Amino acid sequence: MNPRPVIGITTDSNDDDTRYMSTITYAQAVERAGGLPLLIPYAVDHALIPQYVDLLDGICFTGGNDMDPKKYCDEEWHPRCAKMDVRRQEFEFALIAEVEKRRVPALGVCFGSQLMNVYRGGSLIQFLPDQPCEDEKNRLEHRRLPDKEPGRHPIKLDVNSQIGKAIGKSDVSVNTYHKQAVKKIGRGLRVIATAPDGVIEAFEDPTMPLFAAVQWHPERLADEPEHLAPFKLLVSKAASDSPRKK
Ligand SMILES: [Mn+2]
Repeated sequence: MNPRPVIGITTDSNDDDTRYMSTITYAQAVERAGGLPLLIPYAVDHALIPQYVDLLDGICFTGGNDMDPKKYCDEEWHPRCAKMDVRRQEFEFALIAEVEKRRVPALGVCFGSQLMNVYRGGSLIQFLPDQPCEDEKNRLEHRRLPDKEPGRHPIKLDVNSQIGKAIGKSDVSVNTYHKQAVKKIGRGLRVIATAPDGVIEAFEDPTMPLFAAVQWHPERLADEPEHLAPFKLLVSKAASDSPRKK
């Protein structure tokens, strides 16, 4: 049996930033897609990042709390934001620089998509409910509210994008757990999916082996083939385009 492609998974922390945390579904989705999941700790010296990236054939930048808005605009923190551990924030910006330099296939999920966009000079909407909506009656709730079941909404996906080809259709029902989203799209990135209210739900850099990201959480829906598909895409690109094999 060929060894599986190694897929790095970025980690989060508990509420007081004393323990690493990783929602089990990321590693499960990677394993089901044929990869070998490997969690990456973030409270380490950034000088170690190249050696971590040496281990990887692909990477998933995972979900998390909110990054400091100073990373992408002059606004103060929105009062409804949840601040990310600054050690994770700074580690991930350093990690993505190394990942991009080596063209390691990368999939971003939720916060991971926001990281990829801001790393490329894009910006974020800090709190979607405050954002004016062109068509108020079509405004969607993108957050998971405490008194509600996890919500889903439709998206329109470009079937000519890498994720679109992997999923194989343009109308997809996604889950939604975010209060932030892409405002300005970053350099070299192309929007590939939007919600009916215009919120950007996915993008890619078509010039990279894989540099694509989704605002939803496909790993939590991995029983549905269309949501396992982005992870299968990541594992397949990690197998064919790993910088470790070049
Ligand atoms: Mn959404």
